Amino acid sequence: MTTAVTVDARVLRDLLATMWRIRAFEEQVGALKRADEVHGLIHLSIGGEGVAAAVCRQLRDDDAVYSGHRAHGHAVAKGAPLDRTMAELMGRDGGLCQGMGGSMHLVDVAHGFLGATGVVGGNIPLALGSALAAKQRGTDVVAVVFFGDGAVQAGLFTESVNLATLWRLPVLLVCENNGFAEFTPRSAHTTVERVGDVVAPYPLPRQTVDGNEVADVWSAFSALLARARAGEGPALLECLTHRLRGHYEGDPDRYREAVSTEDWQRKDPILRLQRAGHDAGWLPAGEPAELEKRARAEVEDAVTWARSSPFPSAVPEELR
Ligand SMILES: Cc1ncc(C[n+]2csc(CCOP(=O)(O)OP(=O)(O)O)c2C)c(N)n1
Ligand SMILES: [Mg+2]
Repeated sequence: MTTAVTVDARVLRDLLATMWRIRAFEEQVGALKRADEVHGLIHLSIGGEGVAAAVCRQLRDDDAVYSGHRAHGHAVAKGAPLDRTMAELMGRDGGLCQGMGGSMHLVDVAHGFLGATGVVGGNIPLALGSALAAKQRGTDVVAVVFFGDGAVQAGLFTESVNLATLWRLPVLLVCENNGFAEFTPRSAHTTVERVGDVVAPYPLPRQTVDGNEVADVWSAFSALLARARAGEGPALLECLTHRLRGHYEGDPDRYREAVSTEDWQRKDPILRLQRAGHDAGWLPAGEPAELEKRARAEVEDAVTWARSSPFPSAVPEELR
């Protein structure tokens, strides 16, 4: 299904550019991890860029976004600068957290990216806190939290849904359901396939969309966001995604079937939007290559900047 024509072409262009920035950034992060220039455990979201772009590009700097362990795309889409984000992953002083946080502790307060976490589901209650603060201050600020399907089996998910609905908090729960928690398929850790069904008893709108179809994510989130801003309470958006890479960089990935090239070409949210743009006439033939080139050049500049930044002084000599 494609509904790309129902979303303004200017918006779709912006989403395509954002997805390219995330893709180029993460491909480079993977390469730098293999070269031992990026440190720590790295989880890439390649294949899931559509969700990050479609959600975060509708938000303001004063809206709070929380993420989990697969957070680079959410940070970049919310406005975190590529150079300081890359520097953080490379453990440099110029990084968003002076190089002391790394991939799973990315935070960019200036752009309302309130953070990654290595604790699965751990940021869901924190997002409720931001939403409660926004409500008590009488603002129309919202909080958004991204989490995976694995986090839904944690008790704090249900506790959070309960409180969010009870207090009608302006919080948007965005689940990226890629069908796996680490190396375990969803069918091996729950009997409820759709995360939307898990929240069925609670009075909140819930919608499941194809996360590879960026226009669908944009449209669905847009409606839920408008409700939350108007004080009508929380919502859940479940986006069905496919992670192209293993759970972490270096994962031998032996627990699942490799996706065929043809299947990936069909699923890839970037290629899908480009095909839709071409068919609908809003994307000139040379533009995808231009967007990709621009994104890769920006990432190269970010790496150059990060390499020129010193390691923080607290890092022991032997780790430098
Ligand atoms: C509280 C907690 N329990 C377990 C882990 C180990 N762990 C790391 S990632 C992960 C799976 C998460 O799956 P999901 O939420 O679906 O996210 P995905 O990796 O699929 O994006 C687990 C269990 C953890 N980091 N934190
Ligand atoms: Mg998952």
